[in-house]
Amino acid sequence: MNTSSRASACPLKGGGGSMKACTCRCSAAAVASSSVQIADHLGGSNMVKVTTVKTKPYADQKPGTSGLRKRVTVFQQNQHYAENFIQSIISVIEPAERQAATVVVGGDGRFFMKEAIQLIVQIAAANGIGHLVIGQNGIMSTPAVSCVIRKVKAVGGIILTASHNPGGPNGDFGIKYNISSGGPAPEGITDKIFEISKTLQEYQICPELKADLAKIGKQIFEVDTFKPFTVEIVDCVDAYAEMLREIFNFAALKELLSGANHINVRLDAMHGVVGPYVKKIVCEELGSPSNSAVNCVPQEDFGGHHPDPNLTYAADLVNTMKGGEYEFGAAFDGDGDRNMVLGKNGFFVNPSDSVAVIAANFTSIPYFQKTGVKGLARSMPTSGALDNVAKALQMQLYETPTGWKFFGNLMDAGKLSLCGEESFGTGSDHIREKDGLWAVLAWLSILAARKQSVEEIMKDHWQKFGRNFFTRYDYEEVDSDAANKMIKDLETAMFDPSFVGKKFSSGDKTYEVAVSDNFAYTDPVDGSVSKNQGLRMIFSDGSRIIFRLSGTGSAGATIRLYIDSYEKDPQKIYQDPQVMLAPLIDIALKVSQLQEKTGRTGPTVIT
Ligand code: VG1
Ligand code: CO
Repeated sequence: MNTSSRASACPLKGGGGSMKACTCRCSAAAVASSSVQIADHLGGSNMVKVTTVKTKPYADQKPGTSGLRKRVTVFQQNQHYAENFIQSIISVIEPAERQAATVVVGGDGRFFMKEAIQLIVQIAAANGIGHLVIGQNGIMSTPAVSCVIRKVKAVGGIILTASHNPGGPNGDFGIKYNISSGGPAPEGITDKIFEISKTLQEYQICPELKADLAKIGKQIFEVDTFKPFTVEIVDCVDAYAEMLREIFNFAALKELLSGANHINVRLDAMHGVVGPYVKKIVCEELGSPSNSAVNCVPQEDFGGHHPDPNLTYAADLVNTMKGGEYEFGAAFDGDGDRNMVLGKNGFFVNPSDSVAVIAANFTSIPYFQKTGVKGLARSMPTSGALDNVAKALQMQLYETPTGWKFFGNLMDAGKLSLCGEESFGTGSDHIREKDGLWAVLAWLSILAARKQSVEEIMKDHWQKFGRNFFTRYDYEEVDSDAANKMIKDLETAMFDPSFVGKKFSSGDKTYEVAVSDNFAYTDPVDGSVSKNQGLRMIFSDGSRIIFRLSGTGSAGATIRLYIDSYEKDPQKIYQDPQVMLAPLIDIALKVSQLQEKTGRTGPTVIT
């Protein structure tokens, strides 16, 4: 071994005993293959100590629909709160696999993210994990983490995000674990994490270990006697952009966005993580003018706003679009997995329709031309618009509970290519998360192929398939006891044998209950059963009223009411959904007594 030539290439050689890491770009793969090389390379004095810290377990670290979400203050003020949860996650990785394992780490840039990443680095090292891949400055969108997990064949990933929930010192923080497929951990694993967290007595940590999150390249540490531990900082966009180039026709998109007859687009990153992706891919590579993308610098508090792409919280974009200057508009959530699509003059594309349109136009996307569409899926509360396309194209349609984790098994089994949720989530089996920018490029591909406006494409779709009118009412931060009681009472009423067959009227409409249940799902791949996924009243004409409690809130309870009703009369399909659905909304509120039982006279957000 030639230690002297290494010495001249390595800035740390002779750098003093306090240095903990080599930050040169030496190849970790080469280094890791020989134990002696590392010790020499680092001067033999870079041992970081593992400390065992006594802790007390918390009873409330149950991951919800998408990870553990709590107020920042809960993570900050409760002793070892974050450490306990991180240790519980790492404990589900088999000890024998850890040294060879890579774990991907990234977050949406929110307040407390950097502290949490340093804790992950210290706890991962102390638990014998071999390799972390982290986005530069900790930044990496949720879809990009999924992409990188798959690309580097990691055992999993830890995502620091509370998605669309507000950030900042008084906002929310979240920690989420994804598995080797790149998808959110299924319930079997989140249950295990929760079980561990409830009895945790101690955790392992290397308190002196600090990674430089800003510097691209590998940092190699030696943990205790000898365990090479590599922290690799990567550009957060590169791998993800490379993947998108394979999925879409970038030449056609470039022509659409910057050719002679280009359209004008307006993309709002809402100060979330997707900013750097939009800048690099849509502006720099596809040639859209730099001022077509706004709020592209991730901020710890998302500029004081909710990074939630809906008509309420993305009102700035909606108003700008109403001006008529732009043909296409889109907004993204904090961690970049959700999207809202708007057409000229603010024409709103409901997310349940969005996935249906992409399905009906799948041939506009080269990826689907290559792979074909193996099947379609939607979450239970999502409207039946996708079902109509599945039927027409003779494709299999799956109905899953709320949350992206339920799509993963179907994708891994080759049964599912394209899916969506009513909550502004759209995606495909290119990764195992919903993907905001992917959805936008999918829509732009359709615009490029059809040479029509968003509104024309949507109206044409309704003409052909009929329209599922859909709305969601959210009642946020309702008193938990009141919300639970309302749901319990409603379930009792709905489970009464006389409920099926009951008729409810409002205005000139009457609906007869055909099915009344609490949605349960049996995974067609592994047979696992998920119960209590939402109360459903399905009427004889197929219209649906659904109630469920959110699993992503951080304070109180959020009640979600979903209404879906199909209309095929071409005279009626352009009506306002709120007008069309008024009788069903009225019935839902009467049957549930939501207002009386929660004291809420109106929803916080209407979609
Ligand atoms: C919500 C949405 C659900 C989505 C989940 C995570 O869950 O309804 O469709 O998958 O958020 O999305 P809930 O339990 O609050 O209804 V994200 O972008 O917040 O990770
Ligand atoms: Co999100």
